Amino acid sequence: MMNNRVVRVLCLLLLAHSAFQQTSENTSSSREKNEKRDASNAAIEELKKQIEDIVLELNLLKEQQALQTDPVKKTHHAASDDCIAKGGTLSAPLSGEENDQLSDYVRRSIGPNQHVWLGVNDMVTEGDWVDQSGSALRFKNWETEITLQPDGGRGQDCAILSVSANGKWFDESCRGERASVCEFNIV
Ligand SMILES: [Ca+2]
Repeated sequence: MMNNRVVRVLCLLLLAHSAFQQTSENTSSSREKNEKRDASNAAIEELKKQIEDIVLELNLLKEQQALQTDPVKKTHHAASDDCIAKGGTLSAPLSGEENDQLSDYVRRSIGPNQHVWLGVNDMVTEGDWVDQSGSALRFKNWETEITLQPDGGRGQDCAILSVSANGKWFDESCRGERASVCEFNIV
């Protein structure tokens, strides 16, 4: 998909380049020169549009490579180990924007009624929610309008993101089995 786009842009670039050369080398009437300049400008505009499209596609590819869904349901511990084995970590959004992106990504990759494990837990000290490195969370997105999460106390020390609840978080038993998303640093 990307390769075809790149080839098309290269062709347009060559066209624009030769149109420029013809414009500057041609000694014919000024009207013909103007026409050629117009054609050349149109080619450049087209080129700009193609480049913008490529940037959009590239960003989408980056997102797809940075997040990888595992639809197989497993315990929090198993999901975390599997991410680490692949060189990543269980996903843990650091902002509302990242949370929306993750929720969107899960909806598109495995469906609208899914829940995924987050790399977020309070196993060590009840109520102190930390990421997989043990650092305090900078961002939380608990569901608090209907059920006042986290509400599971000592029995629920792992967090899930619920796509059907618009990306809100719930605490769950770590022994439950859920799908998961690994996060990779690729930039
Ligand atoms: Ca807890």
